[in-house]
Formats: sequence, C-alpha cells, structure tokens
Amino acid sequence: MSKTAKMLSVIFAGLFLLAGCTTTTSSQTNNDDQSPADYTIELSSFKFSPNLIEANPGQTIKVRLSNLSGEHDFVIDELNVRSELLGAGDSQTIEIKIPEAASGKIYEFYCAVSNHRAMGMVGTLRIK
Ligand SMILES: [Cu+2]
Repeated sequence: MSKTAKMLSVIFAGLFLLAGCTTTTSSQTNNDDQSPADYTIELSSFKFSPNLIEANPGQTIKVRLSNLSGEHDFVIDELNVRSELLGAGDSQTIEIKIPEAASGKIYEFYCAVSNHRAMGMVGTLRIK
C-alpha cells in the first residue's frame, strides 16, 4: 500500500515537472501577436473578394478560398503557395507561412487559370 503511494507521488512529481517544462517552452515562443488570423476569400470571374489581406512577419495565416463561379485557383509565387484548381462551389483552406524577414513586403496573389490574371484576377497580401 505504502509502496503504491510512493510510486504515485513519484508519478505526480514527474507530471509537475513536465507541466513546468511545457509552460516555460510556450512562454518562450509566445510573441505578442501570434494568434492565427483567418480570412475567407471569395473567388469569381475575375476577382478575389476581398483582394487585400494583411499578416504579420513570421505568422502562419489560414485562408479559406470559396469559389463562387467558374474555375479558379490561388497562387503566390514568392511563397510557394498554390491551391488546388477549384470548380464552382468548391472551397479549400490553405495555410500561408509568412517569413520572419518579410516586414513591409507586398506579395501579389493571382489566379493562374487561363488569362484570368490578365483579366485582373489579382490581389495583395501586405505584411505589416
Ligand atoms: Cu480565375
């Protein structure tokens, strides 16, 4: 009985140590403005709505692409972002990792289908 109690107390001590480590680690990696930003962008012929989104350097943003009509995709060459080819009614959520050194940068996103980019199907990802 007392052996069991001793083992339990060792286990609990271990759990407290683990909890301590976890807390320390997360407080080191938590910067002020790291909460994930979520955007929904609607795609149609031939535009993105909204066509301007913003993010912080080092942030990973989740963007939901909702295609209303026609066939479209979402591409940012500099960040190696390319969605699937979306048909009418399709949607996909993509993650965009913003580089730490991207402060003040402007990235263009566009639709790579046919001549949509030339038709004005472009938008801006602005890094604060
Ligand atoms: Cu398109």
